[in-house]
Amino acid sequence: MTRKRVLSGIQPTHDSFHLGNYLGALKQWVDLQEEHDAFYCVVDLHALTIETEPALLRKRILASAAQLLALGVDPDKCTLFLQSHVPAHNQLGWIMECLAGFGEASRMTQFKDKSQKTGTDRTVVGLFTYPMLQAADILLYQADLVPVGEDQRQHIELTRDLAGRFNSRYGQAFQLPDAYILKSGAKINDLQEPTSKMSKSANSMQGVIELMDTPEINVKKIKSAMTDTGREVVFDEKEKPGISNLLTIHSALSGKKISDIEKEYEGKGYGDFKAGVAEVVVEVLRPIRQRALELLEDETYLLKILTGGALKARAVAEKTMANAYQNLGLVQ
Ligand code: ATP
Ligand code: LTN
Repeated sequence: MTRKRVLSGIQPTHDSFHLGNYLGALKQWVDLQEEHDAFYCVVDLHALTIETEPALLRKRILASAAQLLALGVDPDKCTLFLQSHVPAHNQLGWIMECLAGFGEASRMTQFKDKSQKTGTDRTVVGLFTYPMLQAADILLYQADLVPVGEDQRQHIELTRDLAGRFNSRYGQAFQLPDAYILKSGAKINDLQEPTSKMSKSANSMQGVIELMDTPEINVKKIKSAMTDTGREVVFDEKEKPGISNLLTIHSALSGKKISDIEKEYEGKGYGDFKAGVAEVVVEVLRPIRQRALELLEDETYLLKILTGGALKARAVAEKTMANAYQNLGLVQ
């Protein structure tokens, strides 16, 4: 039986990934590579939608690859590569832009949110066409499953629509992908603002647990997490968003059921509970950070992995691309 194809991507827009990225997506990347044919990509071209000093961008791309390897993405089990190493992403991106409607693209909430924050005059066109490049990332590899957090569901729906439109208009060329979103880590919230998602571009990093932060800093952030009135550790997203978020984090990392964690802290206060959460978080993140720092010392090794990944990715992507061009009527 052939293994199902998986593809996902993450932007190298910051020095460190955060706990939301890890629980919402990256942990699933590691699990899925065991029994699927997985392609994982640092989407460096998407990151160009944010202006970044070149030396810093380079550093962040390598740091992203190092963190992925450190948290368990294994180049012997999957294909890890950089988006810019495979030119077919840009080629198919353009085709997707020619299929997508202007109104359809205007309805993407990630674009609406981000452009609203920046203001129309300072929003680049690449932010608007971002979902069509993302569709190309996915469709080039004929992916069946796309592991992402809840916030990406709309982009995967758009990808399905574009693939279906192409197939019915020009003949079968693309597999229709499904989003792979786990309930448990789908949305991790900011520790200081527990009703909004933990995000790399948050106003303050006080509520964001970063993989590359020291254990001391992360313990401090968890201990000063915003909690709710009352003192019982119970899951209630409406009345107790802070405690519920911490329970979600604990459960996703420790593998314990939320109801069991509630029992464990029955009769104890928020202080004890936060200390417990901090311990679980640090235990998982400490070795990841350590390994990533080691990998960053060896750029030659990182580049070797990425070059090998690009070769494998290119072979698959070019085949899809040639077929799509042919279906469109472009002279081959
Ligand atoms: P930004 O908010 O600045 O756009 P981000 O922190 O959302 O960035 P991305 O690179 O957009 O990071 O996301 C990488 C992956 O992590 C995506 O699959 C996304 O769905 C997931 N993800 C991001 N934040 C969270 C979160 N708070 N909870 C669960 N999953 C998340
Ligand atoms: N848009 C995604 C990152 C991303 C992606 C992809 C995810 C780019 N290309 C392909 C899955 C598959 C984000 O903002 N998290």
